[in-house]
Amino acid sequence: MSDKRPVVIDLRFARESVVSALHSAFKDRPVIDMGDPTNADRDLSDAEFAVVWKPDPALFQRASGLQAIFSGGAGVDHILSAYELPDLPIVRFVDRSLTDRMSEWVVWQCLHHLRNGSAYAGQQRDRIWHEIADQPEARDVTVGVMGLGVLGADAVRKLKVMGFDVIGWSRRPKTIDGVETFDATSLDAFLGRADILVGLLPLTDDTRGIYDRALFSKLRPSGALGGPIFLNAGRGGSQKEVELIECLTDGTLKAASLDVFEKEPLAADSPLWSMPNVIVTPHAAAASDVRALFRHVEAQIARLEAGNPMEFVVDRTSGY
Ligand code: NDP
Ligand code: OXD
Repeated sequence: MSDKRPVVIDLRFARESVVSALHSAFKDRPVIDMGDPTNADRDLSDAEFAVVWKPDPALFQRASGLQAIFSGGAGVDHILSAYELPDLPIVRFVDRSLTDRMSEWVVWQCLHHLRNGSAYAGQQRDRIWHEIADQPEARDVTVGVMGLGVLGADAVRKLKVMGFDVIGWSRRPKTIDGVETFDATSLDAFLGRADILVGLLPLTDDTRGIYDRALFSKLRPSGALGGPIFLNAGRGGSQKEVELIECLTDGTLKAASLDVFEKEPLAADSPLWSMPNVIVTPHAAAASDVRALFRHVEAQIARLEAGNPMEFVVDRTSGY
């Protein structure tokens, strides 16, 4: 019997993937799986660690002896903005597979818009054989990535490999080989250069509602794609959806690809579902691989137990 204190798991993910990943995780300590109804009223005061995604709001009061909280995803707004949190380290999820998946989504959507994906899909449906003239190359298009953290930095690298001209924006100044970067003080200069704007920002007090009409109006109107395009896979709370829809209707924006929404799931009556210039994916750009998540948590706990600092600890002041 292990003398270690339990880890409590409250992950509102697909249940089967959590159950299956738990078979091979946390072999050296007890696990309290809150997805198991028999644990509903269990005393959680002995739990030492919590791994959570949109957990029960009462969890942090019930688990009063925690040493650290692990987010089931890269983003931590799901707990920072929603709960009175104890003053504990919060560790976010950083993982190769999650990063690769996000870059796949970003590159996929940029190529979709570059290569007239929606127009050709429509032509195929109508059996129309017509080559769209004046196809620009990736090098003719500037992609501006907002957020140059783990995900943004990987995305810009892969967009460069595809040939796009890539620029990036982050809160603090950054140096990335072959990519012109802008910091928080030079947002307008950054926007004025971007033909495709990619949102990979965390949701914080500073980024809530940042994607609004005023911002979209500053994107380059005259680029090779015939109008600015907006991609968002960061957080929906960063976009003002009413203004986004207006901009997509009046031509301020030519098109958009959206993985995240102000309210999820996206309401069945949202106009975004049926706008011909909008691609909707259901917050599926980069799902967490639960096995990898548990390996990451085990690795961070091992660091803590060996007296080393944990990695990927969130800065509670900046909110990410
Ligand atoms: P990081 O914390 O590694 O990077 C965040 C980046 O955003 C940093 O470059 C940071 O700047 C920048 N940033 C934060 N606040 C501001 C601001 N006010 N002004 C300018 N730049 C700012 O996060 P990740 O790259 O790992 O993840 C980004 C987000 O992607 C997550 O928080 C999550 O919301 C979302 N996500 C979405 C998924 C999906 O499936 N749709 C999957 C996974 C994540 P600086 O470098 O100066 O600190
Ligand atoms: C995350 C997400 O933050 O999936 O990891 O949104």
